[in-house]
Amino acid sequence: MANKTAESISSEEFFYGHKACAGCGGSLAVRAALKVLGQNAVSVLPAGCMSAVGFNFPQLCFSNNSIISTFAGTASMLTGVEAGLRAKGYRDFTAVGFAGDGGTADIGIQALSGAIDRNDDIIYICYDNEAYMNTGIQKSGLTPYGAKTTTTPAGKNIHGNIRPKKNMFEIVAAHGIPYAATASVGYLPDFIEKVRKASQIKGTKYIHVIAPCPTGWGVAPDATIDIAREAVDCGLWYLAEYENGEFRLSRRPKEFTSVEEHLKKQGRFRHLTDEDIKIITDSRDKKWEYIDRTFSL
Ligand SMILES: Cc1ncc(C[n+]2csc(CCOP(=O)(O)OP(=O)(O)O)c2C)c(N)n1
Ligand code: SF4
Ligand SMILES: [Mg+2]
Repeated sequence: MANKTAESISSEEFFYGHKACAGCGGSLAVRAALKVLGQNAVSVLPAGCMSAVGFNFPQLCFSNNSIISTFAGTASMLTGVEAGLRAKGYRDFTAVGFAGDGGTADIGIQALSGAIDRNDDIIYICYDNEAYMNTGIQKSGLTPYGAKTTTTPAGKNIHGNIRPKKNMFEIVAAHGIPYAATASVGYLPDFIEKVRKASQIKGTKYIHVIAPCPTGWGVAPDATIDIAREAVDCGLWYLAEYENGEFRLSRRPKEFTSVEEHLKKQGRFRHLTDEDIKIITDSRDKKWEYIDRTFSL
């Protein structure tokens, strides 16, 4: 399979007619990934926006086989689907999960860790919109520092979320997984290529894709791609792979674009002071010192 770009992947649609908000980054990630994996993908989706917008009885918005799992159980259900189909003699299929940041980094982390430990032959894709969006924008373990959510409001004394974002990519890599990658819907060909690569590797694969949510981030629906791209260009998110025990950067911006401009475009960060932005920029610089030392290009 040599699907490399948005132009050369299938014109067939596997996720359509759903009820996602205009400009939803998560739905774009699911749509693109299924175009790469095709009709024989069996999707597992836990509670979260993508299952809420994709399964509207009697209208199923997936044309491939798909099922909703418990909130905590994406990886466990993937394990069962893969083992069950294999036991029944099927060989040509891909068990793929699409879970949100809350479903992955918080309640689902134990099931995911167990699946990686067993090296089950599954692809787990976390679409990261940086909060529990489906239930009204609550903070998750992947909400970034300073972001305003309904459970981390911005007031006079506390300016949004006071905790840093967990690094799921590196947590997963620390398991010694066969393949892990980060991606952004702002760099769709890179995401598509990583899904293609994952589909050809045996064992557990994990892809973490930044997928803006216009509703929760406070941006216009047509800003999704630009904001997702900017997150990479300003260095707050990085595109990388982990394979054979090594980290490799997929992209190294020569000079970072402005963190302040990127944050101030989003309603969830509009309250940040110059001091808050300096904390975020300094932490970006520190992270990149580590990345430049540790990752190859
Ligand atoms: C055990 C359990 N706890 C809580 C919920 C309620 N719930 C449904 S969706 C959701 C938010 C999911 O957030 P995330 O995983 O980030 O996906 P998103 O909605 O952002 O796409 C929550 C808390 C649930 N369905 N099951
Ligand atoms: S709330 Fe956000 S993540 Fe959920 S469907 Fe709307 S845009 Fe997508
Ligand atoms: Mg979320």
